[in-house]
Amino acid sequence: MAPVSPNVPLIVVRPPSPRLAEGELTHLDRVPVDPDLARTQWEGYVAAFADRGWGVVELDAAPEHPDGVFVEDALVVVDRLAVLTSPGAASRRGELVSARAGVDRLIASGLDLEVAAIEPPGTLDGGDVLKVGDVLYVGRGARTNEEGIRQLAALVAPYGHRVVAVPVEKVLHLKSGVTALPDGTVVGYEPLVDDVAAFVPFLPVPEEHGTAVVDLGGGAVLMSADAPRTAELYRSRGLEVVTVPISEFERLEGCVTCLSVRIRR
Ligand code: CIR
Repeated sequence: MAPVSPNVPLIVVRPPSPRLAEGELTHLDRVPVDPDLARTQWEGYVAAFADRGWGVVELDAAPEHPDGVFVEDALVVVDRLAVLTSPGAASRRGELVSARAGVDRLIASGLDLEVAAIEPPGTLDGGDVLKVGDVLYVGRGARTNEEGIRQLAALVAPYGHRVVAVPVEKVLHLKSGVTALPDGTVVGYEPLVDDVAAFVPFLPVPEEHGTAVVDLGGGAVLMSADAPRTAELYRSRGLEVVTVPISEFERLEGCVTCLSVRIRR
């Protein structure tokens, strides 16, 4: 890995496996997935960050892991702490090997990171971790258990972060139902949010695929192209909205957040 440029924000990503269509499904029925289109969409996703000055760090391809492109689930970075997770789906545990190798290479290339891990019987998927200021909302559900949440809370406490556990039953991960705008407003599609009252302030959005946003910096957010009314809602709040088509990943219960780990510096 080339030395990372100082002070630019980074995304850690992994190219999609040709076996993407075999990925785990919990709430959706299996439908055909086009691997070539997935690759094109992934490149567009990465370009949306690169175009705005983000550095791009690619993990080794892992063709044997259909869900490996959803890199956020195996690695959580909070401040200078990199946490290798403990994926709740057995099929995804092997993704940790290359996630760990990626973190080691980041450190070798000059990034100042402390490394920790969630240990079994704790389970935790990064898709269940939503950071809003100093609070980490962590979804307790199919992929993340009480013990995983307890371990994460202990790891982030020295960094000044407080964990708030919230239930997740209606969707795969917490961030399948809610994410946050740059000003800290939590946004979500209410039919998919288990406990709306847990989030203050909360802004309901009109489309399921509008719930996931990534803060690109400079007042811009990245979101799926499949939620035009929600994009308008965000624009009406003064945000610049960048949209990317990610249909092939949405078919596997993925969204814009899970396709990268963001490291802001
Ligand atoms: C899975 O079920 O694990 C994958 N098919 C989708 C993971 C999406 N990740 C995320 O929302 N953080």
